[in-house]
Amino acid sequence: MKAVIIIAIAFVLLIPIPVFADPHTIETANDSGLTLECGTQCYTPNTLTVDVGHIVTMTNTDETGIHTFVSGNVYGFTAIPDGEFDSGMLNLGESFDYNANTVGKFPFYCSLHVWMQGVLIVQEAEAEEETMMEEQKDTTSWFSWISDLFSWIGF
Ligand SMILES: [Cu+2]
Repeated sequence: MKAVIIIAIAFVLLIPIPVFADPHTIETANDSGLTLECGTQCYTPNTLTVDVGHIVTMTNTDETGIHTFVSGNVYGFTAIPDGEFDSGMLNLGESFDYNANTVGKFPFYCSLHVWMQGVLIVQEAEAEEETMMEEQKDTTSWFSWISDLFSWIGF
């Protein structure tokens, strides 16, 4: 029994730790091909921002339909692809990897269900660092606000 537990623990330790930090995935909502009700959530997330050079995995997770991810614009019910990416037909569980090597804002849609629309934003790598620094600054000012408050109360 002891040996079994030790082996079990050894196996757990051998399992590589998956990287959850930055998956860059876009999925399709359930029933998104059957009804327009998914609205701005037909693709989840509806808007994704990544650094240039990263890979975006676009996956059909909708059990009820075949979908595509095509970059371009939809005017009414007329879709006009811009040629940046086109996943082709994706069955349930199939995915398409897009190498985001072009900086820009890429609206995309499903060519079979044009109400399914999302936006992929590809930004310069420095932009993300700037955003992080901004967030850090915000946190710093929040801390100083709290400490100001405490000193005002008399702590
Ligand atoms: Cu679709």
